[in-house]
This record gives sequence, C-alpha cells and structure tokens, in this order.
Amino acid sequence: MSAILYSFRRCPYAMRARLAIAASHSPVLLREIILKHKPAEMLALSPKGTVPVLQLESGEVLEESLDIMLWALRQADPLGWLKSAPQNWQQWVTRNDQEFKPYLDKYKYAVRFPEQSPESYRQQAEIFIADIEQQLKQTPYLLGQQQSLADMAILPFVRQFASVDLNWFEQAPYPKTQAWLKQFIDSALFRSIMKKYPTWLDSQQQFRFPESARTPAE
Ligand SMILES: N[C@@H](CCC(=O)N[C@@H](CS)C(=O)NCC(=O)O)C(=O)O
Repeated sequence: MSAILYSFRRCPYAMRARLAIAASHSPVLLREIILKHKPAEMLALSPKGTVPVLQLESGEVLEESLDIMLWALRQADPLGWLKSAPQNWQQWVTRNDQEFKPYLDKYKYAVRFPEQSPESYRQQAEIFIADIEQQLKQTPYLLGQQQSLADMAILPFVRQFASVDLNWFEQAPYPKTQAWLKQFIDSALFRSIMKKYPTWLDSQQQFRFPESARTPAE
C-alpha cells in the first residue's frame, strides 16, 4: 500500500502539492484525472470534487492542497521549505488563494465575465503582483533569503497569470517577479512535476511519483 494522489497536471493547486511531495521525496501513486470526468473512486473519498486529493496509507484523506504540502514537508523537508517559513507564509498564501486567484480566473476566462474588461481584471490581480515585486526587491524570496513553502504555493498561480498574455507580462514593470518566476520554471524540480501521464480513468494506470515516476505501478 502506498498513498494515492489524484492530480491534474495543469491545476496550480495540484502543482503545489506535487512540488512538496517531490521535494520531500515522499512516494505516492499518482492518478492523473480529467476534471470533466472525475473518477468515482476520487469522488467517494472527496465529494467536493477538487484536485488534489491525497489518500494516506492510514485511509485518511487530505483534500486541500496546503494540507498535502504540509503533510509532505512534515515527512521530510530537505530543502528547508517549512523550516524557513515562519508563520507569515499563511498571510501570503491566503492572499493568493482568496484575493489574487479570483481575479486571475476572471482575467484568464474574461469572456465568461463580460462585466469588466480583461485589462480591468488584470489590474486588480496586479495589486498582489506589485506586492510580490516590492517584497522581492528586499529579499530574494517571499519570506527572506531562502525559498520556502510560500514561494512554492504561489508560483504556480503567478505562472498562470503570466501565461495569459506573456508579451504583456514580459514588458510589465515587475523585473524581480519575472526573474523569480523564470528561476522556478527553469528548475529541474518544476520540470519533474510537469511530466505528462496518461489519465487513470482511461488506462487505470497509476504511476510512482516522484521516483521512477514514469513506471506504471503494479
Ligand atoms: N482549496 C482547494 C482548491 C482546489 C481546486 O479548486 N482545484 C480545481 C482545479 S485547479 C478543481 O479541482 N476544480 C474542480 C473542477 O473544475 O471541477 C485546494 O487548495 O486544494
């Protein structure tokens, strides 16, 4: 038996969970799902139907990405993500999830929200980006000299923000944020968590993650 992670490659919440699992080398069996056809096995564990979901060996179910990050980093924290995160990691992540993410969604899917222009949604999302920029002018990472849980929980969302209109982002007045994002995207760790897997629904194949991740598990 091994812990089972229900994941969706492009979901930023699932990315932050996979980042912490990969960083901590806590092996799980990865089941790649598609959001339009969620497997009954996952919905039975977590009826709210969001990814990521982690079923632990004990049977306990973690259905919030931050809980999965904390679980993984409490198993092992070789990169010091939790160690270098004093309490204020929560303030950054709460702002990301509650304030930035709703505007990011509206900016990204602006056709579904015709009340305002995409630029207006972007400007509202930029309040958070500007605060990140201010922080990164003072310290290389959000919480100081070391990369932490806060950077890793937020970077997948900033990546999504940047990719809505990459040309705009690259000329926007956020050089520190651009460099912080680039370092993340270019990292071996990020590349390792973005490998593609066949969906579990179709193939019933699950994969060892992170090590020998592409080997189907018996
Ligand atoms: N608070 C949850 C949010 C997870 C979430 O909203 N995930 C999205 C995908 S990025 C999802 O599963 N949405 C359900 C759907 O689209 O059907 C967490 O942190 O894990």
